Amino acid sequence: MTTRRDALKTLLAGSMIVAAPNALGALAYIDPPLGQKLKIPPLLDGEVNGVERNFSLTLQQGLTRFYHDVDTATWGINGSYLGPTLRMRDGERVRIQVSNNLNENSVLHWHGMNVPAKADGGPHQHIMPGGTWTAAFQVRQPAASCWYHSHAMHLSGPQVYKGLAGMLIVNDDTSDQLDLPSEYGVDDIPVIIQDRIFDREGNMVYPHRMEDHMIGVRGNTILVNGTLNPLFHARSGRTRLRLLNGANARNFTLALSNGQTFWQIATDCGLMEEPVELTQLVLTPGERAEIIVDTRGTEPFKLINVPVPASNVPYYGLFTELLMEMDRQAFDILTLEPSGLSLSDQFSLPRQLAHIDWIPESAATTTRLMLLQMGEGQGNGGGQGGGPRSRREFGGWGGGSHKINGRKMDMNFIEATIIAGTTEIWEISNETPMIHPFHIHKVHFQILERKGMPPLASERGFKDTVNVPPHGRVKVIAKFTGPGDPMIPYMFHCHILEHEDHGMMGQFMIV
Ligand SMILES: [Cu+2]
Repeated sequence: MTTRRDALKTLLAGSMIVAAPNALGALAYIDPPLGQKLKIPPLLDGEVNGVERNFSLTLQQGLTRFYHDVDTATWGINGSYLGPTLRMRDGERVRIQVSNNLNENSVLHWHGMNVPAKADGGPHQHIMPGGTWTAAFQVRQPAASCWYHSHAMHLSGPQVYKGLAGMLIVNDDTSDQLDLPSEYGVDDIPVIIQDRIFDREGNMVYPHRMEDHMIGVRGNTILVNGTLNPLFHARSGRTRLRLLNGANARNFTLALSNGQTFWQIATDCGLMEEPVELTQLVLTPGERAEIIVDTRGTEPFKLINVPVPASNVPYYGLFTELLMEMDRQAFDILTLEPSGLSLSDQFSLPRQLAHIDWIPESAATTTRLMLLQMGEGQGNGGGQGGGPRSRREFGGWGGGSHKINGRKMDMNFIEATIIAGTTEIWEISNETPMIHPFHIHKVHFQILERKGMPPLASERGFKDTVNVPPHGRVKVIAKFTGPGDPMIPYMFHCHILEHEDHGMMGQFMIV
């Protein structure tokens, strides 16, 4: 007998992944080409003139070759898909000029960067088609793997999906002095993990159905740095992977196919106190982690996604079954060909990494509650624009009603006005049956509690995005430093981009 559950399993290709390794089993329409060399985004150090480091970025349309003999229409930054890796140092003055050569409004947000509100690149800094915007700031933060991506109002989902994202590396004296792999593209590798839908002709398709927007857009094919079925040949015995979950909505539970352990050395916003040995690491959209992988030996292995058992969600019916199947797909992400160095060669890591100033709970003068809320697909397209009309006109994108504290994102409403220098605790409470990655702009927070327990070993450091589990509560603490700006707010939001686009976003001001 075929039950509804079996039908769903078939639909989602739950555990049947055998044939096309980097595609999500039966969901992919065409088999990806065999192992392709991992693309490494070009490194951009900018040009230093006088006291500033200058970067020039252009948002543009292009054609990208994911499949042999097929040119896929994409968007990119200084290229056809994704953007260059920007590199800068703590203490430097930086100026980034962004030109919009696209046919719609856009903007770039520097995710993880502690920058003034007017340089943050949120919906208040839209760049019109043909226009230019300049973000100027002083880098004031420790070494980290940050990133940048479109943050256009109602359009972050489709714009990031088409390719508007890139990595941003901050270095400092501590990272310079540590004995860590740091040769970009050789033993220090950006790993931007994304999932996309390709149709039978190899076009990248952004779905507009209600279900995709209620849950968030998930693809049938994995890309790393825009490479389908990627393969990286290590040249050193130690390889540093700067992992970024750059997906619109998919969570990844990462592991190595040979069961080997790896060492996490950094969270979202910087180095940890000491390397943390792990066999699995969960990254929700927007989160980053730097890991060191042992690439001695000769036997190829893979960075894989491990299926996660369904969690209990206290609802009934088809929607619950859909949610329960959501993270249950196994697939490959990146094949690693080791360096061939002998296993008897030395493999060492620094025992101490960075010093972290832990913020005591007593430093907080205010505690705020942030309730993450979601309706169940009853909304129509009236409130939000952007997509081709598909559900009851006006912009399309019906499905779900995504809110924080009972309110959809409103450019004219400020949830919190915070005096510069104040330390606050935010309790983020997920009132829905699915994970939401919660991101706060500008500040670097520490996790005090996850469902009443201490944070996971992998999140003991500064973060800007946190996995808030279904019907769970996470408590974070942060110092909201200046400079204040009484005119321009910062955003906080769910980093499932469709949820953000649909209203699960709010604003705070530092004054
Ligand atoms: Cu969400």
